Amino acid sequence: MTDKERGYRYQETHPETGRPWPDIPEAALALWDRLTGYSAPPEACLINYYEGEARMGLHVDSDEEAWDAPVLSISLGDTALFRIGGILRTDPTRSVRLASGDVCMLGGPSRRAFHGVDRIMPGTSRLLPKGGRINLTLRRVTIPG
Ligand SMILES: O=C(O)CCC(=O)C(=O)O
Repeated sequence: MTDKERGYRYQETHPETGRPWPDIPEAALALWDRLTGYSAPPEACLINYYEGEARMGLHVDSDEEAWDAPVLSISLGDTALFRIGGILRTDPTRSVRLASGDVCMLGGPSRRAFHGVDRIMPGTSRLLPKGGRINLTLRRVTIPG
């Protein structure tokens, strides 16, 4: 979760209800197993919803201890213009369209690559009744013991 006071962090429970987060859906866990080949399951499934002009600036996912684990994301709904560069913010970037059902894995050297979402392309999917895009991002946070 993230907030103004303490920034981005992983926590076991919902900050408002105090309840544990729901289980990660089986289908997402199965994809993780099949595609990452990582020795342990993901511990977080972040859900981002993009509507209208929503975007995500270039960043590196760096709040996890398990740097060797890939980050796997699943795109649902409208197509995103996804941008990926190198390990320096100033490295050249290129953009890739992520359509509904596409899965994007940042593993190996790309695990430390700057990436972000430039924009969503409205009307490119009928999956979500009100349009927009949902991205599920699976991450291993702790080093498997
Ligand atoms: O929405 C996406 O495809 C990217 C999400 C992302 O970069 C993140 O959650 O850190």
